[in-house]
Amino acid sequence: MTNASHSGNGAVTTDWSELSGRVAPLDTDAARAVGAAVEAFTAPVRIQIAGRGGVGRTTVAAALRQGAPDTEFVEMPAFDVPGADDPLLDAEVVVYVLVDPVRSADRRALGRVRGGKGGSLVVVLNKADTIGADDAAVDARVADCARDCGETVHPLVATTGLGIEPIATAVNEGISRARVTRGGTLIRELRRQAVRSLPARDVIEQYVGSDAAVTLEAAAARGEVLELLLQEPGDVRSADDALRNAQWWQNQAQQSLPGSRRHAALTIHREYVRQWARLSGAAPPHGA
Ligand SMILES: Nc1nc2c(ncn2[C@@H]2O[C@H](COP(=O)(O)OP(=O)(O)O)[C@@H](O)[C@H]2O)c(=O)[nH]1
Ligand SMILES: [Mg+2]
Repeated sequence: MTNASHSGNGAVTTDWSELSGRVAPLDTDAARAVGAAVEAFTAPVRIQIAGRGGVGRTTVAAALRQGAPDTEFVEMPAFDVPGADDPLLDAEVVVYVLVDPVRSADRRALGRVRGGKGGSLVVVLNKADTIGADDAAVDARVADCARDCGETVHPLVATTGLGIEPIATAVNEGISRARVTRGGTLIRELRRQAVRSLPARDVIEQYVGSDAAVTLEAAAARGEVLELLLQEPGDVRSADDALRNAQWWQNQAQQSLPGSRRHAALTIHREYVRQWARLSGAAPPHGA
């Protein structure tokens, strides 16, 4: 087995960084591909801070940077600069900074992010202190901007930090989503390399079969069956709970037509079988 380790019901980890070193003597091409996949998985999540010039990108980036380790905040060149191309917003998390009123350049930028790779978008209405005398005036402008952009809009005074918490929360949710997506991508790529490389197959499959890999795959699968998550039986505290959830997901898979939804349900089922095995001290059933 690999050095995959587990701690009861909770966190399971694997040292992914050593995998490409183990593959290297077996298949250099596979080692390169595995190394790149692991690097993409472990790299800091990139967050772009974008908007027109002077809206407060630098100030917003400074305010957000404080509470987010393992991330890279990038202030993008200003939108809507005459003679310059608008920057490409392609990060896993995009924070778009507006000031009142919304301009057509802002609408254009937001439309492009929505049509892009499907990362998370957080829209900030900065300089809320310049909007009006009272909270009601700010609330009314926030509602107008939200209608105009078709997005949730978070008011902020970046210079004082007033309003930063919900924005930091939304950014952190985007970071978590990015990590979940990356986990699914990593395991898919490792499976691909295991299929392609006969000499490295056994080593890669040990990792793909580890509890940590099963956990990453299940987390990504959850994003494909969101409506089922609401119906899923409760939290897992005991082996019996894990078994109950495993059976529930197996039923969902049996009731689904073959396809991505059924595959997702089986992937989640598999993770609960592993949890059950850890909690009960049993060896996991072969192939699960
Ligand atoms: N009144 C007010 N001024 C702000 C706020 N945020 C930024 N500023 C000011 O707006 C100006 C431009 O900010 P900056 O962060 O450099 O904008 P950038 O060009 O988008 O990077 C600076 O003078 C900031 O101090 C805010 O929330 N309220
Ligand atoms: Mg700046």
